[in-house]
Amino acid sequence: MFLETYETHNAVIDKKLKDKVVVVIDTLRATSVITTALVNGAREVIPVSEIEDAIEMSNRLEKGSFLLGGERNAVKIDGFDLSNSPLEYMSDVVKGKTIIITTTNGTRALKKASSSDDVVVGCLLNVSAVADYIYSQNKDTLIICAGTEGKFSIDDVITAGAIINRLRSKTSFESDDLSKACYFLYKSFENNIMDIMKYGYHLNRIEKLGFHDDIKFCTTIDMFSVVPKYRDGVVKLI
Ligand code: 3SL
Ligand code: MG
Repeated sequence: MFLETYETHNAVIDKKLKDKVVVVIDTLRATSVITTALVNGAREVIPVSEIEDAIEMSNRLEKGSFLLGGERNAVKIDGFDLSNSPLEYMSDVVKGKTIIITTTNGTRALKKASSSDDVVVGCLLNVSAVADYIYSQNKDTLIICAGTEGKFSIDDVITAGAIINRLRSKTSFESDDLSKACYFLYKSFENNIMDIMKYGYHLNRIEKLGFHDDIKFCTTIDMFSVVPKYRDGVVKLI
């Protein structure tokens, strides 16, 4: 097995995805939101890139069966039901609903991965479950960090390192330099990941916007033991 990590989705090309397990990470906050919504009983999550696509898709669904969620510039989109805070995706709100979600980086990273038929959603909330999944598949694997505005984001890279750390405890494998860098960075801070995450640009940006509780939630390791899978345009729990 060979493991490669991409610091953003921009450098990923379709032919790289063929026959691989692909893990898409946007810890702050899109993949944490998707995972939380599914754990809390959402029927499915449909990631889309553009606001217009989300609205157009919602027009094709039965009224009351869906919720529109996501963000632009980290805040709720006008006319949408939910923002991109995982704390809004509790069971009394999302149970049984289809969630159509569009975010700046995370849903675009997922769309980018969609030519693989084995795409899973990762975040700090489910690192051990994702590592177990990669191990069970025993295939070459690509970790795609969503990144922030086209750049490396510490929160995603620490999450990749946490997954790789757990995978290393199960099996040996070859990997590229960024996978090794993610692993060693995570290892240096595994006793308190906030000691490094607190320097992240995006974390500080959303902290200043008042999303402290979201950060606390999204940086909790292994809150859930689930693997959301993205197939045929829809994310569901395996
Ligand atoms: O970029 C994204 O996809 C979002 O998760 C970013 S934010 O944390 O909601 O601003
Ligand atoms: Mg992010």
